[in-house]
Amino acid sequence: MVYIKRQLGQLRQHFDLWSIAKQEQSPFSLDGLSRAKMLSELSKLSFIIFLSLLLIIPLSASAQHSKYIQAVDEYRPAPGQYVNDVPEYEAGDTEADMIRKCNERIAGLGPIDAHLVALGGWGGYITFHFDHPIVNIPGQRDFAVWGNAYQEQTNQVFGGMNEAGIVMVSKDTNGNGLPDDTWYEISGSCDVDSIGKVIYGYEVTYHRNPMGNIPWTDNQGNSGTIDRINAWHQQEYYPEWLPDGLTFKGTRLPDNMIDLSNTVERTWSQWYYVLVGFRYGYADNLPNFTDNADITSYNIEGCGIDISWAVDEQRQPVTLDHIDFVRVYTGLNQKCPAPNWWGETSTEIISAEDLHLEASLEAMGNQETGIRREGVRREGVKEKSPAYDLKGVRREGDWGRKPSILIKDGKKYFTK
Ligand SMILES: [Ca+2]
Ligand SMILES: [Ca+2]
Ligand SMILES: [Ca+2]
Repeated sequence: MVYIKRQLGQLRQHFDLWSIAKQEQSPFSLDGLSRAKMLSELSKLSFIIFLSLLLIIPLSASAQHSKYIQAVDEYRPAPGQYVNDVPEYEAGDTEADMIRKCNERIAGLGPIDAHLVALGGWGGYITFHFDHPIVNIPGQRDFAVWGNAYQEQTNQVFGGMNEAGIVMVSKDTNGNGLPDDTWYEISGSCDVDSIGKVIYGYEVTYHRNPMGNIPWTDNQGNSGTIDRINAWHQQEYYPEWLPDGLTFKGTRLPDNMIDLSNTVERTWSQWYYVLVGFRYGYADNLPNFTDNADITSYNIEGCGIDISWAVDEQRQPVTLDHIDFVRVYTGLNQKCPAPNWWGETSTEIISAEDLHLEASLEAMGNQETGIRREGVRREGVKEKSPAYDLKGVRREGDWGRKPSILIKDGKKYFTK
């Protein structure tokens, strides 16, 4: 770079000489020697700039992009025990404030550093984008959504705390930077493993009931409630910033809760309910790591999504070369019958990741999304407090390994 600067300096001197010559006489009066020297310096400089660009461009393209979520576009959770809490609603917050709070928890962060965002009961969703389109590489999983699912401790079933969220993808076809284009659902393993048990075209409407159980009705003639679990969560469970009568539409996955209470010592646990995992194709369904003791063992197989699994409203496969937006919504409508235990099943996400950043950038010609960036404010993010287990062992970044009681800021809380 120093050499380029020096060359530029010399070239500027030659141009200065030339312009003085132009002013004093005619442009053609620059003597042949000066002109030849200047042209030689010019070609030397062009060659050096060309070489430098060759070296710099491939490095800077991926360095300027992140494989993690750039920003959240929509956050509309259904009612639930973690709603208004992760992230926290404060009086007067608008939807834009809640989106900003989601960004503070997950934008630009991997699963170790980010914080959970809760989607509440069935249908509640979040929409987000990356700083580049994610390309669909044939035969490969293209992105992963990380959550806090884990394997239950007695290993009696596959999974154990599997609150599957359905994943949707979309292209910014109209190029306006907004997620207002056609959405396609990712067809996960239930579509082949649970034929006849998945409800497509499902709808649920929730109504406010301040500080009480939240009533819902669905389009199948059923009704029920999202129940308060005051022992764990004392705040209002209906998303305070959203209107009454929220209606969500989509696919309902088959209930996956099993009562294993009779298989464990009552001294160890009064109840033992587990949520059995589905094989693939969902968020918050399988653990982020294949080996709990190894935080580099990312579970690509279990949490990765292949864009080629996308289907249209008729459940017919669609061909997408890339996607610009991802949406995740809670896919299960069930609650634990034991009082004050798990409560409703709700998807949580902690991060999402382009599994092949370099390939996405290369395939898209290093193209950035045209998607607006406002709402991404990393500065001013509160330092997170560390969490400790009851033995005093620090557990920050340890979400989703085991259900446990943790202590944070001097308060006990329960992870599920
Ligand atoms: Ca793919
Ligand atoms: Ca759009
Ligand atoms: Ca979860």
